[in-house]
Amino acid sequence: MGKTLTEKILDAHIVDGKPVKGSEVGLKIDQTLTQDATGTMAYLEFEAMGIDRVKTERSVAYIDHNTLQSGFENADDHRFIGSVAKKHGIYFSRPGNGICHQLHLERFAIPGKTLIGSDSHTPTAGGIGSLAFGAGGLDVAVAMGGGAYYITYPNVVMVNLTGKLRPWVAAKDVILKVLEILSVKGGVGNIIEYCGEGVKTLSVPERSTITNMGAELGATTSVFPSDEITREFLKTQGREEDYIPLSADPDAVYDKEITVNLSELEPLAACPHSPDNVKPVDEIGAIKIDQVCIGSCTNSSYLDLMRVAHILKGKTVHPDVSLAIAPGSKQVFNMLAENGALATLIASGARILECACGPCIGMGQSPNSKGISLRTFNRNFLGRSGTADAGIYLVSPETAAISAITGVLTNPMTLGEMPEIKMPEQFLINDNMIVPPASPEEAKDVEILRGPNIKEFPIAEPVGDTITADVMLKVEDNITTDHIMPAGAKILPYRSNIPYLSQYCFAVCDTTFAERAKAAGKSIVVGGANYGQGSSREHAALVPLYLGVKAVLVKSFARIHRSNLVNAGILPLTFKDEADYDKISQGDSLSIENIRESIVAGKPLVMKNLTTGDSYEAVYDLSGRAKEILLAGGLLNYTKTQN
Ligand code: MIC
Ligand code: SF4
Repeated sequence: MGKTLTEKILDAHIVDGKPVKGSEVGLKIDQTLTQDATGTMAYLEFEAMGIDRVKTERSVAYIDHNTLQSGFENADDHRFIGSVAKKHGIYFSRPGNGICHQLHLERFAIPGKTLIGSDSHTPTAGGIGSLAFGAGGLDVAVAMGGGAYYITYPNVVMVNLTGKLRPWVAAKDVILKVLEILSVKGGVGNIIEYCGEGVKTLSVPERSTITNMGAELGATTSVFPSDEITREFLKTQGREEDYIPLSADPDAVYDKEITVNLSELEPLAACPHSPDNVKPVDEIGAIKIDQVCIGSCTNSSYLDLMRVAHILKGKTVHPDVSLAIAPGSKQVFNMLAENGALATLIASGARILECACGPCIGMGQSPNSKGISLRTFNRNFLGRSGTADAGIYLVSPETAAISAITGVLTNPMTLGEMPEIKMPEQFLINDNMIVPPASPEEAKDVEILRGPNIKEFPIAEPVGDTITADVMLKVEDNITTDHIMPAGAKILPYRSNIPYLSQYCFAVCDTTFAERAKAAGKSIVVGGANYGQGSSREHAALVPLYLGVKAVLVKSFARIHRSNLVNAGILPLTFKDEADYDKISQGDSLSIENIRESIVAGKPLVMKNLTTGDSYEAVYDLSGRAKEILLAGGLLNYTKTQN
C-alpha cells in the first residue's frame, strides 16, 4: 500500500515507537526554531539540561515578538538569547530581521526535514514540504539537545484542491474555507495534507499561508508536496540545492478526504471571536471599519504586499480608518523599498511598522473602543488585540487593502481586472542580520548576558498520590492560551518572569483567579472541549504550576497545551462522561486518591466531589512516556533521569 507524504517524512524520522495510528512515536528533529517570547524560557531550560552545543542540523533563534522595548526587559532578553545562541551553536536572527516563520521559509526550511518551533505557527514551513510542528519551549530544548520529539502517530486528512482561484480570491480564503468546514477542533489528532491539481496553481508563500493557519484547525501540522514550484522558490532564494521532490504515492490511503474547489471560492472573513466563524464577505456586508492591519506570519510575504501596494496605488486610506502594515521580513521590506512599492504604501497614508509580529499579539495598534478591525492575521480571539470590546475580522490582504480605502468591508472582486503580480526572478538575499554561532573553541569564552528580568522558573514535583483541592475556576469550551496566559504589550515583556506574569493568569475570564489560586496553594481548573487551543506558550502551563494548579479536568484538550501540562507536571484529565462537566461548580472541593498507582495501572481516576457527594471518573489519554514524565515531576526532571 502506498504512503501519504506525511507518512513518508514521519517514517524516515521515527527513532522510538512504531508507525501505528494513535500510538506515540519519537521523531528525530532536524531543525528547531524559537522566537523571543517563548525563547528566553526555552534557553533557560536548555541551559538547565547542561548540554554544550545543539545537536540539530540547524537551530535558529529569532527575535520578533517582543520588539516594543518599552522598558529594559525586552532588550535584556534579546541580549540573553543572542549570547546563548552564540555559545551553544544556534543561529541568531537579530531584531528587525523579521517574523520567525516568514524568515524560516525564506532562508532555512527544507523539504522533507522535520522542524519543531516554540511557536504554534511553525507549520508555516509545511508550505515548502517540511514537516513542522509547534511545540512547548521545553520540547524544543530537548530536541536541541538531540532528544526525540514525541507526537501521536496521526490520522492523515487529504484536502484535495481542484480548480484555480478566481482573480482577487486568495490563499487566505482557502484556509478560511477549510476552517469553516473542519472548525477549530477539526484538525485535532490529524495532519492535513494538501493534494490535487489546484496545488500547482499556488506559490510557496501562498501554500504557507494555508499551512500557517492549520494551527487554527488544531491540526498536528499541515503539509504541501514539494514540486517544481518549490524548486523555483528555493532557486529564487539562492537555495536550489535544498530541493528534493516529495509527494504522496498515487495509491496512498487517507483517513478522511475533503475537496475544496478553488474556482468556487469567494472572499471570506472570520468574524469575531473565532477563526472558524467564517462567512462570505458579501454576506457580512459593508460594515463600517475603524482599522486595518496587514502583516503577521500568515500574510506578509512579498506577493501579499505587492498586491496590497497595487490596490493602494494612487489612493488615500479612508479618513475614518487607520491602516497599519508590517512586512514579514527585511527581505520583503527591502524589496518593496527598492521597487517603489514602499513609496506607494507610504503615500496612501499607511502606517508602516517594523518587520515583527506587532499588532498580531497585541504589541501596539490596539483598536479604539468597540472598534472594528480587519486583519490579515490568523487569530481573532477575544481580547488578543489589546482592546477587550473590539471586533476582529480575519481577511485576505486583498480584502484588507480595498476596505482600507472604502472604509467599509469590501469584496475585492469589485476591483475589476487583476494585474498579474509575479514572483521575483531572484529574491534579495542579504543574511547580514543572521549571526552565526561561535565555533566550539570560541564558544567556551562566550559570556551569557542575563538581565534582572530573568527570574527562576518553577520546577514541578512528582505527582502526589492524593490531590484534595478546590475547583478554583470553571470555564467553557474553546478556552485559548490567550485566556489562560494573556499576552499583549503590558504582559509579554515578562515572559522570563513567571512570578510577575502570574498576576494575569486567566485574567480574561476572571481577574480574581490568580490571587485566589495563590492564596489556596493548590487548586484544580475545570474546562470544556478543546481546552488550551491556540498558542504553544508553555507559560500557560508554567504559570498555573507556579500558582499551585495540580490538575486540569476538561472535556478535551488541544495538542500542544496538553503536552505542556504534562511537561510541567500538571495532571491533564478528561471527563469519562462529559455530562459530569455540568455537575461540577466552581468552588466545589474535589478529592482524587491513589493517583500514582492508578496511573501506573492505567486505571481511570475516581474524583470525589466533597461538596456535593458525587463521584466522577476521569481518564487520561497518556502514553507510557507521558505517564513517566508526570510521575517524575515534569519533562525537565524526567530528562535528567534519562541521562
Ligand atoms: C501567538 O501567535 O499566539 C504567539 C504569540 O506567536 C504564540 C507564542 C507565544 O505565546 O509566545 C504561538 O502561537 O505559539
Ligand atoms: Fe507572531 Fe502573530 Fe505569527 Fe504568533 S501568529 S508568530 S504573534 S505574527
